[in-house]
Amino acid sequence: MSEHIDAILKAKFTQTIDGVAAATQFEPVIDPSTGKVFQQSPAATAEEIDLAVSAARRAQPAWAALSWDERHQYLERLADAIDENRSWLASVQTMEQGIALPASLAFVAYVAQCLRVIGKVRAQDRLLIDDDQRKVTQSWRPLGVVAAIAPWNAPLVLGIQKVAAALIGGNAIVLKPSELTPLATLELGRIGREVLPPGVFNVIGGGRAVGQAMVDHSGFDKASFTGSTATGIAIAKAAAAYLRPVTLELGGNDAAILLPDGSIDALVATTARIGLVNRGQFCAAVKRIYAPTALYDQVCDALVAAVRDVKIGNGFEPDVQMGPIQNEAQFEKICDFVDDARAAGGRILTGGKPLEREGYFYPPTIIAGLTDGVRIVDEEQFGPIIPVIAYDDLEAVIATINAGQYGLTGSIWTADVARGAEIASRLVVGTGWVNQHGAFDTTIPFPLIKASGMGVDFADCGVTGAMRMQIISARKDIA
Ligand code: TXE
Repeated sequence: MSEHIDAILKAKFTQTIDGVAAATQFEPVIDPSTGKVFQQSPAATAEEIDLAVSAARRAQPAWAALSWDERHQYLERLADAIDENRSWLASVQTMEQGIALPASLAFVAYVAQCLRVIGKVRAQDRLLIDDDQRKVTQSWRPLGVVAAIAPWNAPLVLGIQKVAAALIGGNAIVLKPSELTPLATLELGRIGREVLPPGVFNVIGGGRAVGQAMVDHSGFDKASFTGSTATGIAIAKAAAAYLRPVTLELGGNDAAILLPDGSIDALVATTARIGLVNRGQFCAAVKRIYAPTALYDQVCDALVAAVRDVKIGNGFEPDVQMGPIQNEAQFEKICDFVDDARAAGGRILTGGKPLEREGYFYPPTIIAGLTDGVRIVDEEQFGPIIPVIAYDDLEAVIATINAGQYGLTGSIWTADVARGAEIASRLVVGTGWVNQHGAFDTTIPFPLIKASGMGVDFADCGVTGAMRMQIISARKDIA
């Protein structure tokens, strides 16, 4: 149990606008382990959205005028403050998101680390030509003010990636977490007030209407979004009205393909780990497994053994490995997917129905006997359910995956790493993994393609995604 629970229940959460607290209207926040309201979150009024945008616009030029190293020092100080508040932030996140506390603590550690690592990235200027006639340089300038909208599956992690890339590149930002998980991010904003110049980092609350008002607002220079494909398309349409750049990190239907010589143990351990920590609510979790027919039963048995005895419960309870599904709509979606799979002839090897208790608890579920053409195989389940599909023809599997709408990531499991990399290169995905999956690294670019998004997150590409390229081309031979 966390020592912070009483304090979380009594706290007054506020937005951060121009470096000060703001809260005028409120919306309820639900604890997914009970399905009941436990707190209130401020939701931005139209006036507060305007205030946040104008504060960011006022603050941005002075922030951009700082050197990269000076901005990096600010990000380091924010990271230090996050580390000091780690236990509190993790507890707030567990209560609103449902994630087990140890995993929540690890996520907060990652948030601080992300600021430190991305803070070291520099957009590289280049001298393109320097001869007797011309000097031509390519430089990067900040875009200005970024509108950032985050989802509920990993609120702090997905929020900070946008904040770190925007801020180190000299932009100011207005961040809106999901209305389903606003509180930890509001606290991140409060912590930022103590560290960053006013107006540089604003955090506002609210749901779909506030998000839409942000992307329709004329005062932003870029929108950065993580969430569903449908909402990503709405945001791209709004951005088109201003020809404003967007980075969209949307859903995925990541396949893991086991080759006959691949490690079943490694595949199963990775699938279970990244599927359980956030209950499959992870864009780059393994969403379906293709196993050779000869190994099919062995793979299914190993998966069942890995997840059958997982301890499920309130994320604050000791030893709990897996909390509830984050929200009711997602919980219903998972129930529907499993019912649909069962009706299509899927064999439920473990799990397959919600726990009989309050809250949105759904156990890890392994489904055998399905082929492509069933929702759980073709669409994103975003939950702790894995279909295992038997195959004999690898080329047909690759063709099926490439014909799907998503293209986030995919993995190949094989003892022959070079062959694995060659097969991965034929998947139409942003990231092809060999003998790993969901292995995010903020120093490695993360490209977003097809219905999985647009743009590139992380590393130098993530930072230049919040900047504009400028060419200065000077004639030297005309005085
Ligand atoms: O997300 P939404 P939802 C997938 C996953 C999940 C499905 C639905 O499959 O089941 O999406 O999730 C804000 N303009 N992923 O519907 O609606 C909203 O307030 C501007 C994958 O809950 O995309 C919230 O802050 N903003 C994904 C954020 O968008 C709008 C993570 C996300 O909400 C808006 C989450 C609008 N018109 C879901 N409408 C991943 N890539 O990891 C909503 N919002």
